[in-house]
Amino acid sequence: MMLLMGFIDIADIWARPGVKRGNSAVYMVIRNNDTLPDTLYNAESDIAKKVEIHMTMKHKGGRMGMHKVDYIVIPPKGEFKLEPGGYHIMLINLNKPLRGGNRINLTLYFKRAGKIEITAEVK
Ligand SMILES: [Cu+2]
Repeated sequence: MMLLMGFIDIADIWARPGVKRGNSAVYMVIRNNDTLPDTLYNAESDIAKKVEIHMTMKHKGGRMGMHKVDYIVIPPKGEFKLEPGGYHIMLINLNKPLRGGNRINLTLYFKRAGKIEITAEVK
C-alpha cells in the first residue's frame, strides 16, 4: 500500500514583521521524503488580502526585484529552501500589523501531498 500522507516536512517557518496594509514574507524549508517530486502551487492566509509565491532576483546593475511564480518543485528525497534573497511566500496588504512573537496561520497546497496547514512565528 502506498502512503501518500506525511512525506512532506516543513521546518524553520518564520515571517518578517510588517505594518497594517504593508507586506511581509514567510520563509521555511520544505523537505520531501518521497521518491517522487511534489509541487507547491498555492498558498493562502487570512492575514493578508493577497498571498503569492515569489522569487527574488538580481537585475542588471545589482538592483533586487521579485516576481510571482506559479509553483515550486520540491525534489524527491530533497528539500527546497524559502529564504531571504530567494523564494518566499509573499503576504500582500496585511490585514493587521505583524510584530515579533505573533503567530500566523497559512495553508499550503501541494499537488501530491494536498493541503498542509502551517504556523509561522514573526521574527
Ligand atoms: Cu515577494
